[in-house]
Amino acid sequence: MDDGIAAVLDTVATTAPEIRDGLSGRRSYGDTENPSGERQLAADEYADGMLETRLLALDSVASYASEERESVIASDAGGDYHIACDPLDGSSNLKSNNTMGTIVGVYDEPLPAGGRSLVASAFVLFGPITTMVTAHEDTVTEYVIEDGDRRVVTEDLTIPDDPVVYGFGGRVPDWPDEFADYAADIEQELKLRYGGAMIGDVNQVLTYGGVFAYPALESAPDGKLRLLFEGNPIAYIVETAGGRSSDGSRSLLDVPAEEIHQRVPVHLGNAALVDRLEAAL
Ligand code: FDP
Repeated sequence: MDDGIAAVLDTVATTAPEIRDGLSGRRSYGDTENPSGERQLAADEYADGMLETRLLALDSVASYASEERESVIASDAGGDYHIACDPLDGSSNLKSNNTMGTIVGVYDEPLPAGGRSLVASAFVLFGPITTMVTAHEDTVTEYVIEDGDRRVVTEDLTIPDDPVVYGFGGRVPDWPDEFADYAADIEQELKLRYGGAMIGDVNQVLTYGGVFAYPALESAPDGKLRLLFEGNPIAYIVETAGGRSSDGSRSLLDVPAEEIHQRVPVHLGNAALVDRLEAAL
């Protein structure tokens, strides 16, 4: 692996335990909103600040963008890679003490950039244990982060062939009819697993097989999730693991990136289930 990419992934892994340790005292909302208009927790700003400082300190990192800040921060030193980060995905789960995590996309083009410019991506999951999943050069690897170490637990992770679970976000009455019809079929076949943090719900799909979606809504035709910070990095992992991603008609990785905080409908999982979704929409 290129040393610059390895340094980014190592930095995310070594920062994760410190982010986790800092969560318990940062469960309350402050007075600020992120650029998408969502209230920020003290923990969101804490994780963002730590990742910004550490990633921008790497020689290989040219810029850092995050869901928690308006614009891209350039490194003084230059570098080959541009980082898009969701420091705490699913942070509203902190109040109820449920799963959440960190997502990082490593792009080789200045941001905003489309998903085909990703050269690696990763997420950390703060569950009962801390795990990290990385995708790079056609391989998805799962690690456990423990006692300051990152230990491989699954060498070449692929989505299981027989799907078991599904999780769909958004209020059901807000779903467009075509998506509601698709969901009604899927409900007959799979078990519902929805925890309210994309990263946790996608990890269920990677573990058991199935489909995750935060679809277009009647009230929000672009859905809720952000293309650069959430959709693309996770699509890169799911596609590298043998699955598919879609905005409803094409891979998320083919959606043109026009602005940093742009939203996109997200559908991910076993290829056959995403094919069916596209046929239904
Ligand atoms: P959160 O608002 O807690 O940060 O993008 C944010 C996200 O969580 C995703 O992680 C999650 O899938 C989704 O929003 C949850 O939204 P709902 O509360 O509408 O289910």
